[in-house]
Amino acid sequence: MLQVNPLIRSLILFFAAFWVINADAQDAGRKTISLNDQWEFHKENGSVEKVNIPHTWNDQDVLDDVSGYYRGLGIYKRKLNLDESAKGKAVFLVFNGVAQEAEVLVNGKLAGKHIGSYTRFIVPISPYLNYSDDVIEVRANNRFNEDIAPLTADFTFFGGMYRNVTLLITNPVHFSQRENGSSGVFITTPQVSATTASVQIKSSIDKPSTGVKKVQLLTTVFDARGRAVASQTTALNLVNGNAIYVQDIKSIKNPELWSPENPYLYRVVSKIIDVKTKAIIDQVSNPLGFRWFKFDADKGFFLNDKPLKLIGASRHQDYENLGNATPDALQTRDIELLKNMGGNFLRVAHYPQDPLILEACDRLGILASVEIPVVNTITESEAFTANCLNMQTEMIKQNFNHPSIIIWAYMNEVLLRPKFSNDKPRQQIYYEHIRELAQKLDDLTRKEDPSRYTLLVNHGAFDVYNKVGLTKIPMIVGWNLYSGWYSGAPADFAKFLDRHHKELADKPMLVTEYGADADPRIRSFLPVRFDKSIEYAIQFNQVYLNAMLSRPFVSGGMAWNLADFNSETREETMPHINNKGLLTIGREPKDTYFLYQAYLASKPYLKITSAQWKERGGVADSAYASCSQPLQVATNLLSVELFLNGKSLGVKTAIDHICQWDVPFVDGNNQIKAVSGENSDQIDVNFQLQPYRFADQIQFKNINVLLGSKRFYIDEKEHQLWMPDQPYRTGSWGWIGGEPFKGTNNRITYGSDKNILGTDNDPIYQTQQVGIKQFKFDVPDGEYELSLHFAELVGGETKEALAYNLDNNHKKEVVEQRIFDVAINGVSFMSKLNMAKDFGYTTAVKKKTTITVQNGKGIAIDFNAIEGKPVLNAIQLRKIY
Ligand code: GCB
Repeated sequence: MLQVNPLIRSLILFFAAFWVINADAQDAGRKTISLNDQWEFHKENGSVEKVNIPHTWNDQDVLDDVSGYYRGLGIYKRKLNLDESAKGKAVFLVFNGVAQEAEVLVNGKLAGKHIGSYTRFIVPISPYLNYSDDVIEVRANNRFNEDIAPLTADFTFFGGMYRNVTLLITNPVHFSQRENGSSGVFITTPQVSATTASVQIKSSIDKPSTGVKKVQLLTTVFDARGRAVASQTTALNLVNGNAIYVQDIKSIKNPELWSPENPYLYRVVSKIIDVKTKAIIDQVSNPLGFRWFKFDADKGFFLNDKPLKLIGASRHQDYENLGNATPDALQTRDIELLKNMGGNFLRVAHYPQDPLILEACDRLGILASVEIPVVNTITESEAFTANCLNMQTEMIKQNFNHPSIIIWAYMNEVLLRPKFSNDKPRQQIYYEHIRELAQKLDDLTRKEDPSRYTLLVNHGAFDVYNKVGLTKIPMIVGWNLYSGWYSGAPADFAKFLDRHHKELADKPMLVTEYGADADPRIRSFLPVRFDKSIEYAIQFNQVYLNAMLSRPFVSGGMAWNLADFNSETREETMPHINNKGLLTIGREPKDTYFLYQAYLASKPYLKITSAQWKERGGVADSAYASCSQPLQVATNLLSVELFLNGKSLGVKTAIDHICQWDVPFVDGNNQIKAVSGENSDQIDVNFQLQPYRFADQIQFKNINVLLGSKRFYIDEKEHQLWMPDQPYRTGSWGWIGGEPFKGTNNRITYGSDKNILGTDNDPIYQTQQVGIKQFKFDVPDGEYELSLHFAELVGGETKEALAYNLDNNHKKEVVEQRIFDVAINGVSFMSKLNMAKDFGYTTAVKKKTTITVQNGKGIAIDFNAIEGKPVLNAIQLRKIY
């Protein structure tokens, strides 16, 4: 039998299924149709699969425990069946985003190339078409390329054709497709007030053939109800090539202004009309909003002459389990979530995002800044500079008409880890190159769009950015400030703001980032920096919001980040994820999101902030049958009354939008109700009460304890609650001897911040009691299941600490051998345990056994050192019967 290569066979089968695209215009001279389906994909040397767009080849390989992901070539192929009607038309492929280098081949011939993951490009393909069985091939590559930004950053550089792909068919005369991926129409409002506005429209038109063509350019402004409020017709004699035509629509009376409360959108419809036949040759639409704005170094931001504090968040474009191949509806939903939070600003960081994002901002009344991905470092090459300038041009032209945009930005923390730190003279040259690049980008931006502001974003090294000159170049200085997280205390934040106001008195400022990691699975009643608890993040955000809201000169602040996002180089409690989101990576609100609602809502707002923490547990306060734990309510009301199972726990006054009670939880269900006037919120908490002494009335079922830890950990998959430890108390349980693991070599962490291999429950293993002698449970006689959890936290692969982690030094860890015996009730359980040798460093080890407890002896686990100090990371005990 004839052997057909499986790749070829699948291609034959797949190509056979295609239908023919007719080029007749839908209505207005042009036709667009999505080409998101029916692609064949394979990695270089990989097997072929069918995929739909959006697609990334990294969605799965970032889910594993190991660091790194495929960065290389991926090849997409698809058939295109255009019929005869497409002949004589102009045919284009529109790519909204391919990461990060792309080559587009049509029938094996190179039709176009593009550099950069985050901007649209349009490839004219008519010259390469056969008009039957045409084959499109897109060769995408996300390899490291030192000439393309970003070079390094705290996010994952997913590869692939991850945004919509469209086929565009126009007449030979059309609004230009050569204007850097834009619509070819550029709208400004040179004059706008509440009583009158003018609109200027620049239309770029392509005409490929020779000879003169007489057309009319008809531009109409429609209001939101579809009524034409102004129009202008210009007679044009088009000659061969491209030209730009300017139309001025003067005095639109009493324009309805665009603002966050009333995001009123007009629409500008541009038509090229054939003078002879009256046929519409081409047509495009663009949004239009009437608004004016100003940043003032002393008084902050003004929209339509009214002061407006810009509060919002930054956003990354990836999503849980999908990488950057996020479907349209989920992209738009992010902006709805920002709006519902009470935000009025989006920092589109660190790169331009899907066109849907700014469309949603226009519609919902969210102001925005957009930036190109020059993050952390630059390459001092002409190619790098040229690519940056090109990205900036594409970004500006593609997004020019969005009323939501008020700022173009171009650099983020470029002095964070400067190159050449061992060669100061060379470093000065590097700084000079950064300054030059910033100046070029700023000049280009002001030239391309004098109607908006420019922004350069720095980390908190005030003096360094000043010295290099980066605070002088942009119109607004952005600061990413993490006092109380990576360094210092939260209170230092306000000092920094005041310093800017004093020393850069003429420069408007934005707090472009601030945030603390909050793992939604971690809670603490003794929150501290780096513990990743929701509670620490709440305190942190209160301090920051108070400082910004009380200082008029601070134009605004953007929380980092709207949602958790993929960052492959990160380890910590949720490896490969940055947990600073107000939403989880699957867009579940964290309690910090509710805090923002409380600060920003205009209507009465009341929310029990531990709404997601419905499975709680704790040790009874004494022999009593309850355990007191704090519970918080976020509100914008003055005071709130709390009820537990119908009984009032009193009225509390809100401090910084939070009321807190000590709630005496009982075993089982606890109905909690918060009430203020007409407003209320209610949750049911299922509480597992642990006996104060095992001999008490409360029946012991099971307990999960984290050693060396003050945090609670909610294992969402197995529905287990892990509790902080306690020192041993007679009649109860706890550790004897040792102290909590404190990190190594002055690295300021909570427990260890290393990725623990072999588990998704990293927090169970990241803390431990070092030098432990014994752990005891004074349980009554019976059958029990005991599990001991270990991980060697010292040693293993020493990775460079995160660039953002300013407090971390990079000294190598001192690794000592650790060997110990474990015995249970005097009987050897594990002898000569050497975790590093037997299991590997930072690897989860769980050892389970059953025990018969008799003669009232309870359970005593002994740890005997042979070399180094014994450790225990976590322990579980379950009563079988
Ligand atoms: C920053 C960076 C951002 C990081 C963030 C963090 O300053 O601009 O890309 O993700 O800090 O979480 O460390």
